[in-house]
Amino acid sequence: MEMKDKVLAFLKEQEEYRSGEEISQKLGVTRAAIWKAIKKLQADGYEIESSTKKGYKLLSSPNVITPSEIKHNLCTEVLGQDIYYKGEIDSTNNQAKVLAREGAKEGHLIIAEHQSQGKGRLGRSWQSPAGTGIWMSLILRPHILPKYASQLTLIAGLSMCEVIQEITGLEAKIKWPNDIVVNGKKVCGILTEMSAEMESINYIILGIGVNVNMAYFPEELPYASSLAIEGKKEYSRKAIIKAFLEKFEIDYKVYKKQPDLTPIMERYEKNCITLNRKVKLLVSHEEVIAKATGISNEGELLVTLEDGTMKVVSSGEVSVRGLYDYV
Ligand code: BT5
Repeated sequence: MEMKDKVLAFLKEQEEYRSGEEISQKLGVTRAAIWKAIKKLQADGYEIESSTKKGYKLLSSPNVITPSEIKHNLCTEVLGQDIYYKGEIDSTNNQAKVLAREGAKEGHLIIAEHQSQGKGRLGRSWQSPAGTGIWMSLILRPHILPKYASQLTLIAGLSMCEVIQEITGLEAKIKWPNDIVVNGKKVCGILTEMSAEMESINYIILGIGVNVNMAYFPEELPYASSLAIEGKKEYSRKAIIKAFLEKFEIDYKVYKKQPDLTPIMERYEKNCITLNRKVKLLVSHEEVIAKATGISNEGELLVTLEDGTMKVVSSGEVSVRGLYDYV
């Protein structure tokens, strides 16, 4: 931990002013070192009052999601214990792959304030403006068969959906498999990528984008929204990230012991907007209309076609009637 992070952690715990002398004794370094750390924190945007008489007091933290902000009082064992943070990055999923190949451990979190080439599925792009959203990727190394990896998208989606509900009070729902919507608009997308052998996984990159505080979206994204637009106020990105790591870790731990969705299925079904709705599937370039009737324990979507035949959909394009442009 850098000295400025130690000083910051100390100041966050204090309600009253603390003198340079007190802090230097507490942290076992010189007063000059404390003063330097305070200057650095102020340059990072922390508002720290310093008075020769009373000492130092932290008044406010900048709107950033730096490692020290995330790690402060984070209640996880593994997820987010190591964090790679950058102001700007091409894609946090790409950076996560580089780190995973270099041997980064399970739970390593990659966060950027802005992505210049944020990625969606199937080569699509993901708009990731600076400072307003959460653009993050988690490195996971579960001992499961590669064919189960997509289940993690569902578990993570459920965690994020519940966190959004708890923090904002908004009625967030999951659009199977990888979107979270509020009032019919997309506020979050998940991109899960993996490197695997036939029978084992080297690593999984769980990439999550959440539109938190954007005030508007460009015309080309009519079905995108942010939590701030829907909730009519701004939310703390840091609080959402921490709550997600804590919630997802609990479900992920259970899942790793037995890769099956049964333990979360009731919660998933309750929050899934796709179920019991008319859906349009793209099957070998052809549109098929069906009704979504369930989710299998493997995480596939179960649908009934118009002629009554059942079908299992494992991934791909599923439009839900009444959502986005499907009327
Ligand atoms: C997704 O793809 O929804 C997955 C998005 C994953 C983004 C995260 S951010 C951190 C990590 N690093 C990355 O590089 N990616 C992950 P998909 O279902 O294919 O949806 C993509 C489509 O959503 C685009 O074609 C746009 O139409 C729309 N879109 C783009 N940016 C958006 C945004 N910010 N909010 C809502 N919709 C958006």
